[in-house]
Amino acid sequence: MTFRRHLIAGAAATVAALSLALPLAATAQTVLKAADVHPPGYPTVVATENMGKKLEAATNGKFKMQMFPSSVLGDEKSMIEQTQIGAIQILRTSLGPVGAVVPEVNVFNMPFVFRDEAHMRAVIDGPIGQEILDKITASPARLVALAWQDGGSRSLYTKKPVRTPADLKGQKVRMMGNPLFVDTMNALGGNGIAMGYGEVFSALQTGVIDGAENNPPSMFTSNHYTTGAKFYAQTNHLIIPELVVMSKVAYDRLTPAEQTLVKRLGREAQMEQRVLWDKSVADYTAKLKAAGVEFIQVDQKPFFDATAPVRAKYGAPYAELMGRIAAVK
Ligand code: GTR
Repeated sequence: MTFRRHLIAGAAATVAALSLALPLAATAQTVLKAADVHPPGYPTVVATENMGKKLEAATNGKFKMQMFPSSVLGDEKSMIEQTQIGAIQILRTSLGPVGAVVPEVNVFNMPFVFRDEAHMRAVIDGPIGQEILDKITASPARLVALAWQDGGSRSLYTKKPVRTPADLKGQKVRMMGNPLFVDTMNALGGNGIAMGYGEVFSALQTGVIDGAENNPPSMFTSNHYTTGAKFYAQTNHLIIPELVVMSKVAYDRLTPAEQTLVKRLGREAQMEQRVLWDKSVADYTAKLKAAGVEFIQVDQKPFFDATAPVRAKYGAPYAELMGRIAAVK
């Protein structure tokens, strides 16, 4: 064999070795696509990103999380669907729209089911919280519920001030996509309109709706307060926990040890996120006030009473569970 032929043979061998090695190297790291409707820096996004960093470190880089924030992958309904088919691997979503897919979780979505945020946290941290996560995982939805996060309390923001349910008469208020929420608004006397989070800003601007409801960090970061919906009536009618789910398609590819790990890191993120959350509620409340939003203290009782039929309708099959929730101190 001439020197030249040696070289060619050597190069071919190297190429063969490389082409064998390359796909292996390329598949050695699994990128997990994570998604959230909220922008970078929002507590849910930060906590989920931190979870991804810990996962990468704990698996020596076998997994890497890539966050797609700000609804770049769609609204929550669409992202839930993408997670179900495995196109998104990790999703942080409100439990609200998940209730449309897994109705058994709607107990947590009912108006005034939690006394306050401390009560909600005590419930999600304990056995009932785990029970609801397990219901999601066991349902045919192909979602593995890893952990909870905090979404605070949702209150109404409208262009005309609301002090009692009577003030909602004739007002079109955006609710999350789940019939339970539309029923809630209708029971309060307004007209509930279901739409995705990303459509709310222009719907407020164009007058398609007169108001919406959310927590202060969402009201601020979505810019909804700049549309004239500047009266924030503190009804705290919904205290809905946030959820982190993994696509069952992706979860089933993990080893049992990795499955335990993602659940443990999810739980750690649950505890870390609430610290970020409390700070963010204080910060964004101050920012909203500085921007001229009027916070209105309301008597919750008439709002509670008006929504009794919703709790009766959706809570009927879960009376025992509702009793256990109420008993949590
Ligand atoms: C936010 C929540 C989001 C989304 C949004 C909405 O508070 O964090 O996941 O559900 O509300 O109203 O659609």
